[in-house]
Amino acid sequence: MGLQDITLIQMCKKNNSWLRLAGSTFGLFAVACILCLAACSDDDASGPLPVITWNMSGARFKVLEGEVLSLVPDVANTDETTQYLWLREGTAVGTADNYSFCEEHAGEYYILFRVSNRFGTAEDELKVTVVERIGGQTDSIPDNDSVFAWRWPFTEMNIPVGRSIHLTPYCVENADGATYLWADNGTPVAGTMDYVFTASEQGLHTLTLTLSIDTFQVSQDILLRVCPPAGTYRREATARSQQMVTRIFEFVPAPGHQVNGYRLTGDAFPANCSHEEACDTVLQHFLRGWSTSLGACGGYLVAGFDHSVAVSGNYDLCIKGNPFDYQSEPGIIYVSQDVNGDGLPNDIWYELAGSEYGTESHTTGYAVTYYRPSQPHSATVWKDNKGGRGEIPYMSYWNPNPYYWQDWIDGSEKTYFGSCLASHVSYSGGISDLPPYPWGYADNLGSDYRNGTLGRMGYYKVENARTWDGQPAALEYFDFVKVQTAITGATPNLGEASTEVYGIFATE
Ligand SMILES: [Ca+2]
Ligand SMILES: [Ca+2]
Repeated sequence: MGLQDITLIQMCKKNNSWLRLAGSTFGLFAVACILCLAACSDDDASGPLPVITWNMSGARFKVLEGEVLSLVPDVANTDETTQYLWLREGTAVGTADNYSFCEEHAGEYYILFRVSNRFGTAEDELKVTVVERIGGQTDSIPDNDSVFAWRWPFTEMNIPVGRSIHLTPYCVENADGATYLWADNGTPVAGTMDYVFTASEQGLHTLTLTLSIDTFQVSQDILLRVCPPAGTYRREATARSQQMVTRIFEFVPAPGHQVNGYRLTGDAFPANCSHEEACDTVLQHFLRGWSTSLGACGGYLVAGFDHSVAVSGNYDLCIKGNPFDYQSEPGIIYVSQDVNGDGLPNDIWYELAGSEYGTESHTTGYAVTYYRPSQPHSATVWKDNKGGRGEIPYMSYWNPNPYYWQDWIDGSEKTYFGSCLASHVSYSGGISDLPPYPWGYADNLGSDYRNGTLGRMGYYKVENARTWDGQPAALEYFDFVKVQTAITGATPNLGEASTEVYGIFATE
């Protein structure tokens, strides 16, 4: 293309993006000239230009590698002279009124759509983000039926009068330029992404978060039940009360090389077992003093006592693990009170502060997602909401089960929410090193893992329970305990760091 040709185009250009035509093919040039001439020939006429509208906001298109994105804009004010042109990175790729985009490689791509009528030209540029396809991920990002997506750790919560709770969406997708609106029983209360709800009066509150971009909206309801003051449903210990937890309510391990059994003992859980059966199996393991692995970071179990355990200011809670000074796999401990009195752990949680709480090693608001492998005997890929990613290695030596994904965990992916600790896992010269944190974590050889009244295990002060804003929770008792693997990381000989729990006890 010669200088004269470029000049011709520049005479008609509406903005600098036309300059991109100078580097394009002759075919493109021909099409461009047609558009130019159509526009130039009516320079003296006036009338409505074409108007391009999208059924989604153009700056937020997102697809997986290899996924076809059909771009079908609505165009108003077309006429018999109307022509269409699609440019991808400056190269003409289509002249129809629609275009199918498909790209095998992750990255950001820019597509310019240009329309002319006899009065001139209109154009709109789109950014399409192509997301790497990992693990067994086959669905669109975000959910197929939604332009936006976020993940939410719960949709219902019981909270006693006098407490507050911090509400925020996790893993928000496709929300550039979004606005947020929180409403409490329909009344707007905040225009921020997160919201702190203060439970001042008993009753039901439906908190609705609405995310808006242009004319598109997505909403999420969270039902908060403000319950009587803490203590209303306290269950005093009796002579028959058990020291050990008497029920496992949830067992949701993250993938790991010991979560469904391992080479030494065979599968720990029956094939195709339900979540309820898995929980019962964990309790039976506790009764026998056997290990239960929580799998990789985020994996957890929730257990309950047959009475409310008093918080004394001393070491009220014991959790047995198998830590060594070279192999500590810390789990963060949370406690909860049954504030609605239904006997179930559907109530607000309090994290026990350990040595890392509030330091750079401690991350709150953490979410990590694991993707179910599509092939047996393969690693499990994970991504978190802090930009981290990695793999849980498949290790047939430890666990020949073809999948490290539990039968009772549905779906092609699973997200775990909570706090996490900085990973300190290292491997050098064939030796793995997982040093302990100073104190306050399960399966961690800190100063609090010692020989005590219940034997050698971790001893924890529940007076260290904190509210969401880091303040002492000042609990008088607790009913439920959650233990959650707190670190990521894996080594070639030990596999992923995963908290082990042999039993949970009250020291009363
Ligand atoms: Ca361990
Ligand atoms: Ca409850």
